[in-house]
Amino acid sequence: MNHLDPQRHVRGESQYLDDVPTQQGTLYAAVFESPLAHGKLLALDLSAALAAPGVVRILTAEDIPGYNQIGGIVPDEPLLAEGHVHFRGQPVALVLARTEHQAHAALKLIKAEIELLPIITDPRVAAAQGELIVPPRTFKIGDSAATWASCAHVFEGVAESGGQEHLYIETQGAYAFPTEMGGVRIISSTQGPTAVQRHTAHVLGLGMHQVEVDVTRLGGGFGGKEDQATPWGALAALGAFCTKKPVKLVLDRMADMRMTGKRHPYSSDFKIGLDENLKIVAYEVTFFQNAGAAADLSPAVMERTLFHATNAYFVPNVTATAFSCRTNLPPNTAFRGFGGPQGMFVIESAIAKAAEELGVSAARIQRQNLLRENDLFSYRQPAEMCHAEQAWDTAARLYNLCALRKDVDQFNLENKLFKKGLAVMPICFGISFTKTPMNQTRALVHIYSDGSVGISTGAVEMGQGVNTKIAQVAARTLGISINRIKIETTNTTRVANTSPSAASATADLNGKATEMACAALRERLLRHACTEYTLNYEGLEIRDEEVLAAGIPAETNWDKLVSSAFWKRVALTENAHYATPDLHFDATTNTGHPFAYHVYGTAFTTVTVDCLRGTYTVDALRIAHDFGQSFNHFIDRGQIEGGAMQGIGWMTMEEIAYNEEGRLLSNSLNSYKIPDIYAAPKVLDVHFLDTPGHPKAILRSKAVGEPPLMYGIGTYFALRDAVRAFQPHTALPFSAPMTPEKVLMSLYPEFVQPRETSWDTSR
Ligand code: LUZ
Ligand code: MOS
Repeated sequence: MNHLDPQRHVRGESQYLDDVPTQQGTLYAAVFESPLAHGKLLALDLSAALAAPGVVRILTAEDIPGYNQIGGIVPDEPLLAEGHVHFRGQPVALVLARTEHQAHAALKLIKAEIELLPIITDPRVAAAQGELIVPPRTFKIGDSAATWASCAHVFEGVAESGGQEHLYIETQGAYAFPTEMGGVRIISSTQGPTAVQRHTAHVLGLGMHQVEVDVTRLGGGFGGKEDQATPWGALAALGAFCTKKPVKLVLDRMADMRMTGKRHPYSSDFKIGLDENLKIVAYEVTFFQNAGAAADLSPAVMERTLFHATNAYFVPNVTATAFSCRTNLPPNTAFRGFGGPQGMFVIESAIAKAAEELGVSAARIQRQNLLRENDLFSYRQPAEMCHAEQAWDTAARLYNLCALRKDVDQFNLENKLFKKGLAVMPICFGISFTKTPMNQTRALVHIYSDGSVGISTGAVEMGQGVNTKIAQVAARTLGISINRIKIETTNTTRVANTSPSAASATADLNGKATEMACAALRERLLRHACTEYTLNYEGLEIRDEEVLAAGIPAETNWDKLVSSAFWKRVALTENAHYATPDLHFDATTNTGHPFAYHVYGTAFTTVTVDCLRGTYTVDALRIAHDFGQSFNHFIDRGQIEGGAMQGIGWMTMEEIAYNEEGRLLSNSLNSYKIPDIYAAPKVLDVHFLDTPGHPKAILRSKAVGEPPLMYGIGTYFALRDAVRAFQPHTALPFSAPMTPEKVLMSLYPEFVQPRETSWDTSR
């Protein structure tokens, strides 16, 4: 079974937001954004812009009929600035014009008078000033403070990881239409149709039933459209509501990069204690998350950092504290991994530091401390059906870890100006929304009287292949060919109150609901068949389009069965509700059972550094991954390859730069580099581990969206390994991304000016 979409994609037939035929009378919207990162909004002069050709209207906060608020977790984010501006790129006004060009031209005529206020871009500075989004959180197990004295080895350090631009190929946008009785219909490029619906209803002062949101597919989301598709949907809807005309709002690439939040940069302090056998006894970590100017999803991202602070290791004494720090940058948001990678980078740094100081290989410490069955995480959930050691050991055998290490060391003995490096990256990622109530969804399945099947769920297709997986689940459950099944658009009127397609959980949640609905229909059809043919329905199976099992006349195929059921007035529609069972979490004690299960795997990364230039190649990425019982190897392998590449980009070349005025310097693809085919590992092996999967995973096929991103973290440590082979005495801060510039400076520390050794990428 292949992915259903690519054929249409390569022919250009797939419909994205911008392919929706334009309705007559459509107005085009452009957003006037704050030119300063922090200030008091004294006056806004719209007169020249209003007089510009084609301009129909300009909307500001005053035009909002409901609540000027789009904050999800914390109500701290106006849709349009009111009184103050808190980051460069913050929407202040919406220009509506007859053409896109006219709308953009008018932006330049708007004058904002802003009294500049102090700008903070550094999370530690924000924390020192008490600028926190929410109170800090601490996950604690055992008593780390009491163990330091008895540890054989204790190491402390600082680790910094940078932000990451989502760079979905399709930029943010929405197209809104006024509907009768004063409602709106929004076509939105969102991972969270319900979020767009809820906030738009709030902004317009309507009930949610007056706002319909429809999504066909996205050209990528990666978390960037989990929360941050909302402002554009709500703004387009505000335009449509106020003018009674269709309004289209699509951000161009540079506006998208300027105005939207990214992966959170983190600056962290760690302290790790080991015994003589290299067992990790204690780990303390403090995370300073750069949240940007509003909460957005930052508190949830911060929480997931705490959940994954010990990655795939068992540590009996853990104290992990996180601060979500308010800075004058665009609010940072969900990005594949959702804070998990940031947490894992720090413990991997702590282990690397210990290994380097002790003169042992990091792999020895890592292997020694992998999770085993029933080990407790700091939040007290046990590791059940744990495959951490199996993943490591299988990879070590399959790819011959000892030989890989020997080859690298031998190469480094024989070569002066090229050095190789090797790193092992085990991963462990919890599957479920950490906010338990979000783990629910519904599927609406219609069998039409001709035997064709239409399925609506809360799942948004964004290239990850969820529609294919849901169609496979339905085909299997109903026992029919996938060609009879259509996955409908994701629509808030058909399936309500959905969670965003996020947290790697979309196929599990929506697949389970689909399976339930299809199983109910199948049962009903079987009962009908048995009444028709006076059979005993126990033990019968509908198999593909073949005749129903033994005893049912050969001419009775699926079409006839459905048709006869219809004429006998049997219900051919089913709506199923699925809520992941047995989840609970107490956010006051930070304990419970928040995850349905965990996903495990191990990756080996080898790199070669050109020690004259500081450039490097990733020679090989070899992965053993716990897919459970994968029922679509193409999609699942694609997720691993894409995720790992995205992780490599985050760790090596993707460098977000803001200046001290909070202006984005890496504001286009000229100055922000993402991995291309040349940056891909020359060898990329993915081994499907033989694991039973998990009953809470769809058809026992485990979630695969986010976990592979974390394999990219190994690239950072492999580069570090290579640099140290050339320059054993370099003082190497733990600072990602490891750009060629940083590699070069590490190779030749004697040429580096003191100020250049501060590699603070956390801003
Ligand atoms: N979104 C969210 C997520 O709202 N909660 C989560 O736990 C989560 N995890 C990963 C990615 N997105
Ligand atoms: Mo996500 S980071 O699962 O939207």
